[in-house]
Amino acid sequence: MRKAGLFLMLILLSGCNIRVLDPASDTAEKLTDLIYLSFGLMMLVFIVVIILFVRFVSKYRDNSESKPRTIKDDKENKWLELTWTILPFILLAILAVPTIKATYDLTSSISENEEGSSGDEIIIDVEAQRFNWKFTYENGSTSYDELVLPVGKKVKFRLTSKDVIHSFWIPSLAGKIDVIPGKETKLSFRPSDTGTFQGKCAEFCGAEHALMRFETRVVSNFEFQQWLKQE
Ligand SMILES: [Cu+2]
Repeated sequence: MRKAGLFLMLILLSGCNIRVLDPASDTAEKLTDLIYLSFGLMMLVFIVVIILFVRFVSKYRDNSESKPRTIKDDKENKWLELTWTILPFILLAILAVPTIKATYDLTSSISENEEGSSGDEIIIDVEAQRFNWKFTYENGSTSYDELVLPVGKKVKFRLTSKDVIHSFWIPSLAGKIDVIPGKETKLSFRPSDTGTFQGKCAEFCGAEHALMRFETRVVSNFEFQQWLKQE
């Protein structure tokens, strides 16, 4: 009880404004669908197991008047054994096919036409350093801890770190990606909604790691161009 209270307190104290299941990009949408699918399958298995558990416990309950029962284990039930052998395969296949497909889609959308951006996409260089984020746009303008993106356009990030390993994470827009010194990692997504989304470093990187946050503003293309000029 005490532990549950402590856990609840931690959640409340964390002032959590990170929204994971509130997708605002094509990539986040795919990831959210996967989360719901796996959660749905898990609940299905959980409910079936609980129903069988309650049924067996009540059916084979040892009431004091009856003689002690011994379980005979000499009968085979071929169909039952086949069912519980094949069923996990089916469940795993339902989970695996969309997961592999989504993984493939996301990876190929990052690696396609590497060099130069077309009118439909922009490239942003991200440099992580304890404890801030530097964003460099194609026209050379830079910003710190503030990322501004045009809605509807594909954004490609090239990420690297100046010191230790960080992790770039905007829960509403994409999954986490490691940011590694001396190496470039890539991430891409297409924001579908305007708004302000919290981003943060998701890899413990030092004393002020918790403060290594940034704000992502997804705005109209016009506003984006205006902002670029100002920077
Ligand atoms: Cu960090």
